[in-house]
Amino acid sequence: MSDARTLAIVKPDAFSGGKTGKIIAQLEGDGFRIVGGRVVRLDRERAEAFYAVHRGKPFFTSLVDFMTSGPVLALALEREDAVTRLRELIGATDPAEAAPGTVRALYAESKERNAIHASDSPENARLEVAFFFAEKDLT
Ligand code: 3AN
Repeated sequence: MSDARTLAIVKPDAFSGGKTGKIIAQLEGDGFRIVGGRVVRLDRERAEAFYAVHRGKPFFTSLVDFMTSGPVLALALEREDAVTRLRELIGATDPAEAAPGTVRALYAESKERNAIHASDSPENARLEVAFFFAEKDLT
């Protein structure tokens, strides 16, 4: 069950662009259950903490600018093989390389404005779910 739960974030481009409903429908259609959901506006400190692994990379400041530019929807999601399956469903970081039908192929504008985040390992999923949700608030 270690790979049963993961975190997705509908990013500011997709949230403000009115794509949230379609993205949720796609996730639910693939068998994901929403066990937590919060609309939040990240401040710089929170965004920098969330993306701390990318600190120092050339795109870090721009990424933080983007992620703080508007509200996002954080989703705690469950299904079998959640981490692996959600990564497959969202597609490659660069929408030009994302497989047809994936969330990023459908909705992302660029490598940075790429519609959705998904945890990349079970360990990060645990940390990232805890970043947004208290365990008692998950159904
Ligand atoms: P993913 O979100 O596919 O796991 P990561 O973890 O490599 O990709 O990157 C985290 C976020 O940083 C991406 N979702 C994207 O918004 C941004 N990013 C990654 N690489 C670039 C890049 N070369 N140029 C601009 N933004 C990038």
